[in-house]
Amino acid sequence: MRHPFPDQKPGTSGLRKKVPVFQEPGYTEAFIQSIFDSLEGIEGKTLVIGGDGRFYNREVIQTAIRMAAANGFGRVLVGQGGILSTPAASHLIRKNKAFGGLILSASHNPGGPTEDFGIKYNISNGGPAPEKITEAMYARTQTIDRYLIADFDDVDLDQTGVFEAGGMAIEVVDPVTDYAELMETLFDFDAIRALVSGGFMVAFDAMHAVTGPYAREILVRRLGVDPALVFNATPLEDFGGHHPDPNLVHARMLYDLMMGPDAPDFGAASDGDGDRNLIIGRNIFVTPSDSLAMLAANAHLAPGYKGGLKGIARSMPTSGAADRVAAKLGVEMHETPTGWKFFGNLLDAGRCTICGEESAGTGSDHVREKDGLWAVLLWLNILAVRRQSALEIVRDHWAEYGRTYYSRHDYEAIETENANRLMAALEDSFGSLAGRQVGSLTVEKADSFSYHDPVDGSVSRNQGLRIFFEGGARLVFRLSGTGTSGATLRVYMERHEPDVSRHDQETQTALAPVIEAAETLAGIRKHTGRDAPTVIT
Ligand code: VG1
Ligand code: CO
Repeated sequence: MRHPFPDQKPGTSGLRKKVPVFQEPGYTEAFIQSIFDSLEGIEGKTLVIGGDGRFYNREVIQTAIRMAAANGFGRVLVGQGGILSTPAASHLIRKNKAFGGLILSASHNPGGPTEDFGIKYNISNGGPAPEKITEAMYARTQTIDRYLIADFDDVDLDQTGVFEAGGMAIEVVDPVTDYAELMETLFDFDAIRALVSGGFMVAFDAMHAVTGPYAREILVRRLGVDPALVFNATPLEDFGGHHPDPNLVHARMLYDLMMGPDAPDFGAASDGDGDRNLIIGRNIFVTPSDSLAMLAANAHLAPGYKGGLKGIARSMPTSGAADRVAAKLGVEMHETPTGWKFFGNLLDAGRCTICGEESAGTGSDHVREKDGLWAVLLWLNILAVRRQSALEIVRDHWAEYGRTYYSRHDYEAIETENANRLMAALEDSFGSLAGRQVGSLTVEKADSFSYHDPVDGSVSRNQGLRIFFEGGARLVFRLSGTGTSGATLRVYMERHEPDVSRHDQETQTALAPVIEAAETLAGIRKHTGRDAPTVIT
């Protein structure tokens, strides 16, 4: 390696680049070495390695194993076939008291020779490295001039067992078993099995990504779900050419099925690395922000949470629906920046039990990542206990707490300069915004979100621009930290509606004044040249 690579700055969730970038000689090695160089005391310790099975996964796993040996790790645990869902990797780290783990994934981004790849480091609590550590890694990438790698043959990743190479133990483990056992401790599998055998039909779309084997073992084999309703369950290196992103655009097939005349009772999907979830009941799409609130309100119905919740946490752009549940339960509510790494401290300190993000991520203190199948199983457990349809549960929730209309508009692959200009101009306007009338709305206040971590006192600034309107509507603007080409502008809109007689509006219609205010205040068309968002969720 002759020189450092200037662009190895981890984003919202690790380093994500196009595959050809990771294939540049020394690129992958430089980043992995920078991770190892930023850690202290790895000698003889255990490292977990696994990925979502996308193109280039196997090659990087072999490299990571050889580098772990040369850097002095005593043992690596690798998922069979190189596969570990992100939540399963988190669990393996915790269960084996590993020093940490390397998770190879670009999550919901497409895979293939010219598509995306990613590397993320998780610490010993099983969660993504906090900012202090990712900043140290990035600093190291700027000066690094060598990497350490042992010289031995490729490990047979398809065979479980214990091997030895380069003075290090290499354990290839079944990626599903430990995770499935953890799920059995949290949920009433008997009750879910009884629900399913009573004719309750469950559909699951694994999107040709990592959750296929998990769904087959847990949903089909252990819970009796009809295998014909588990779609795309074989992980493919290119996810069948699709985006493994469980939203209304990329999981359209599931959505159409759930809205159609022969809809199963309950439908769900997960993303590339298995940490996201999409929940759709028969004839009812549950927004992720609502799902978080509903899971929190009903979690006590599952054995793992029968003692109640210590608190709830949500990322800032996630709707306030969960806040209303926390208030009712009388537990702490936390608002963090986007990205799961900010939940780790709160979970470790026992300040919250359930966390979630508007981007289809929900999870709890059972691991330190969001967990797609966990959310599906908690929903099923709740449905099995309440013996109501998903639609009835949603309607009851809205009747009790009011409905929070919520939507996110993404403008993908816009010019980075234009995106930065839009954000800067918007923030500049904040000084004179309070009191301004925008259509039927009046601005109450506007700010740039900063997070003060109540556990370690660290401060994270510039985490998104927020505009609050009188009456409670809210607009949030931020730029994505997971993309690999240009910039993605995310605009988040919400409005709370307490009146039950107004709970039947179409979301975009219900949010029309807020959507219009976004254009008026930020000049999205002018800055991006786009007439419409690329993706609406
Ligand atoms: C997006 C989501 C964020 C999520 C992150 C990683 O980040 O908005 O909520 O934590 O992806 O999810 P951004 O910076 O692009 O908005 V995953 O499932 O891609 O690991
Ligand atoms: Co993901």
